[in-house]
Amino acid sequence: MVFDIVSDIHGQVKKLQYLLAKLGYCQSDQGYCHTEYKMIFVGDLIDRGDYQLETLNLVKDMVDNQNAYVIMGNHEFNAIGWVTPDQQQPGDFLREHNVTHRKQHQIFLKQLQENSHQHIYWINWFKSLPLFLDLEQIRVIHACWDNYIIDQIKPYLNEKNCLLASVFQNAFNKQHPLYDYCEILLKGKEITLPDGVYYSDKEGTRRHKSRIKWWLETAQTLQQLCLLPDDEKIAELGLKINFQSEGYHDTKPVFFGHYWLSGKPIVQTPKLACVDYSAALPNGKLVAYRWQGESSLISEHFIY
Ligand SMILES: [Mn+2]
Repeated sequence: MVFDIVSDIHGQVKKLQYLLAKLGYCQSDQGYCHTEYKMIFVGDLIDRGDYQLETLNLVKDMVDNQNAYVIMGNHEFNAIGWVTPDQQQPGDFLREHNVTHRKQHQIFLKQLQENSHQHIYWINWFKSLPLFLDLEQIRVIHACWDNYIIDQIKPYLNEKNCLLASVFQNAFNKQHPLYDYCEILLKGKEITLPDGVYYSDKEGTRRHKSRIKWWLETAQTLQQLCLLPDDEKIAELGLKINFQSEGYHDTKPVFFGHYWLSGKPIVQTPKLACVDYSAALPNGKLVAYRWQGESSLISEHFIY
């Protein structure tokens, strides 16, 4: 089996249709299909873009006709939390309905008509998405593969690696270990920045924690380790640190998305490739990695 792997479409259905055509997929009465390849969608189909419902329909058609796999991203996870009542705080929801959260989710809520049948239908579909794929030769996860966390989260998953319906309350409870497992797998690893160091994220929220490049094995400065917006110039990022990690060296390569990378797509290591190049931004491109059976990934296999 060979695959085209794409992530973080965020409602950009036109970029997706363009990429599918470029990859040689044809439209049929069963949705897009290819004679050799299947698609893998690495989550974050929704939020931000103008064609979220169209994106969902296109992807689900492909999945239903065995022409694609799809996994959960943090935006689908959050969408579930938005509609799910909090059993411990009657009247509240697992994901707080505050201004920041509503802003992140508002285009989705408007397009799907909040609380409509259609909205609930797609939320139920999101609940059926696996957290990761562990196929014969490759692995796929939205943000971060960590063997220890994958082992820890298994008791909360069904045989298809979907979160059990009964565990969503705990998945949104910061006191419960499942919360941290979901954070790491779907949102990646973070560090707390030194006192007084902060930056503003895409929504303008002040952040004192930073996502890190979990795929690195060493880093000598915060600048090297942290993933911050391109225009952030923070003097303290030159601070010396001593980051060490054992890295990922299993036989199966891992594909992930989530990180809003820019520039020419390259693999992070021969075993790790991020396929998110900020398609949600006006000038961002939607990228596919065309995997042809190789156990060592190469940057030449990106198509965009
Ligand atoms: Mn994401």
